[in-house]
Amino acid sequence: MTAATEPLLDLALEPIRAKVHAGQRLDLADGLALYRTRDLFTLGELANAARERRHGRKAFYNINRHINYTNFCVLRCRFCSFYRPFDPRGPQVPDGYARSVDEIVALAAEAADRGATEVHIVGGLHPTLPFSYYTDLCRAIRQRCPGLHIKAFTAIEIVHFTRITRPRLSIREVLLALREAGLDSLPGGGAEIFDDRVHEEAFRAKVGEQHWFDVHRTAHELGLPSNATMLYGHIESIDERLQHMLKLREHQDRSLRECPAAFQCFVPLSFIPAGSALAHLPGPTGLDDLRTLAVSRLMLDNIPHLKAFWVMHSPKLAQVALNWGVDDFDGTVVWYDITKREGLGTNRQELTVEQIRQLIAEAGCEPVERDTLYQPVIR
Ligand code: V47
Repeated sequence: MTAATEPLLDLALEPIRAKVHAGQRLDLADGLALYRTRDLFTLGELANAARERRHGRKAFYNINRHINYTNFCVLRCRFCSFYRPFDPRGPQVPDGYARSVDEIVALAAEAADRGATEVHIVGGLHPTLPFSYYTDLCRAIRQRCPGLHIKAFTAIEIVHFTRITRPRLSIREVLLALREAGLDSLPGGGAEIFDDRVHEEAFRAKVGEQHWFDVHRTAHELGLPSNATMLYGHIESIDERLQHMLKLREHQDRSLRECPAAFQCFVPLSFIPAGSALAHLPGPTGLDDLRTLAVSRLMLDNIPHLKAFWVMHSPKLAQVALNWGVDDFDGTVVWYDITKREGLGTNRQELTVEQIRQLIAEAGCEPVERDTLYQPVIR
């Protein structure tokens, strides 16, 4: 660690270093300087200092299983390679699917038998599945696997549920019904980039940031914890990424002040162009990934955990990032349909616990198995 008074390669980082060491909040101009700097090592040191202040050398992972219930979706987001169009007259495209409740319960039970503490369940906006499908799903998993934490449905799906109920339920009523059925927390997906220009160009039909924040605000008011994401490396600017982070920071200030729950974790998602309508774009480089993770740690001083989701970052980059501000490696995952690793391979995407622990230990960190609420799991 460079001494707090030692001259830096990039003079623009000196006042930022002073702020970080004093525990002071960074602003937009600081974020821009961190994104522009060529002194990546000082950026890493500062992000690591902020990470160690909260978590020491601990690095968290969990035993989980991601389950996608359907890839049919009424939306056509340009960054997405996951969705399949649904034809109400049928037949459907051969690789379109919608799993039955029984199929999903079987997957969840298999995961629980293998030691999973969490299922992460999300899907496309299916045009015909009724709201009872989603409550039945939570209830059936809760009954079959009482100890399994159900982290499910992005804010976009929650808004979709308000639209398919008759009479229409509010966001609050949908969340209450799902919680009563067994839902424990919300994942962070669907945030993309909170900006009107990017929204218009890349995911026009999707509900906007107002709705995303309404869902997470309501969840926090009801005591349901949640995560937040940012999909970066497509058509957005650095300024737009930083504005996205600042909006989340502001929301979190309010949740911490006024609500029984808040964001637990920020998950920057590295855009994978293959198979999407933006396949001509190069996607983020390794250095952009590392820089974005480090800047996220420094800007989001009020969200305790920062996750490098290894499916999108690759296990190698996620490992390096453990010294650039990241404290959470996500989990064993097993199967992931939304993106294939680095745009290649199959959807079976699994790391064993031994592999994860080894990657973490080699980075000089202490591997800690956590549950979804970041409590250590003692086996
Ligand atoms: O909302 C879609 C993103 C998200 C692509 O909360 C893509 O712990 C990259 O939110 N390239 C879903 N990303 C995944 C997600 C998530 C993942 C892991 C952990 C957590 C958590 C949340 O995936 C979508 C969208 O933003 N996405 N297409 C793509 N081509």
